[in-house]
Amino acid sequence: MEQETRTGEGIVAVRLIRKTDGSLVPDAVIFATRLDMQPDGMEGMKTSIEPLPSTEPGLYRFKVNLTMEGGWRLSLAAKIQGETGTLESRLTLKALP
Ligand SMILES: [Cu+2]
Repeated sequence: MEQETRTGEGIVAVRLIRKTDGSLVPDAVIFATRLDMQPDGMEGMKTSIEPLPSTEPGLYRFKVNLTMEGGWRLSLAAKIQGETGTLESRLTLKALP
């Protein structure tokens, strides 16, 4: 899935949904994040990503600064209450001018 956004500073919001019943997952701990331009062949080009307080249960927000137009990959890892192991997910953002 690719999400279009604007180049520059902004907020990315990710909804965490349980596949089995479609419910939102609150109280996950997101502990590893990386935002880089791997989709455009620039895996070494990273930018800042900073967690923000959640405004609604199951919605995780991050302050980002997309410093270049093009494709960005957001890598997330999360621990979910009551489940063993780590959830890993990758999303693609397309920064428009
Ligand atoms: Cu780049």
